Amino acid sequence: MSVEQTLVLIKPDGLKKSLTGNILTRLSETRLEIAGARIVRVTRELAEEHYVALKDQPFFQGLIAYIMGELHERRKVMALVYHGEDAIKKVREICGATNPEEADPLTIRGGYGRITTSGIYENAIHASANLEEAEREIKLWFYPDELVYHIYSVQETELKDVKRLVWA
Ligand code: IDP
Ligand code: MG
Repeated sequence: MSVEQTLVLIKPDGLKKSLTGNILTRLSETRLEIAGARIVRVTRELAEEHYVALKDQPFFQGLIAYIMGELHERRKVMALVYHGEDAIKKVREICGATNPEEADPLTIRGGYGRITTSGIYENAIHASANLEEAEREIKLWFYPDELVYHIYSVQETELKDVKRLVWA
């Protein structure tokens, strides 16, 4: 066992159904720590990059619409990084199987997921499946300074001509 980090997304259906508190409570059973958290408006670019491995699947466009919040009038997700021993497996176990009908009813997806008539699995939560995916996903959704613990190496760099919003 080693210290790992894993990316969790509370998907738009989870937010629309007001499940954030319930899902965070379930995840706290793992005794892992939250190393970072943000509410994110998901662009098409981010959605397609996140699910790039599924781009040839027939449900890909529906999946992109789902994670962008287009099916739930909730154009945001909650992104979290959980940190600790065996984090990836612990979180996946409590999430349950991808297909909510096959997921153990005591898991998050078993309890809160559903299959829509269009065939998309609305399963309330995403969790990284393995070490490689976790690293790729965490680096996609978070900058290092948004995490309180670093398990991947970081470097300092000076950015020139970077535009960002500041308080007016
Ligand atoms: P995972 O979320 O359990 O890792 P993936 O195979 O990576 O499962 O699929 C990503 C997401 O795409 C799933 O969580 C689910 O929302 C959706 N999905 C996966 N397979 C199907 C399918 O066969 N039909 C409809 N939606 C699917
Ligand atoms: Mg996956």
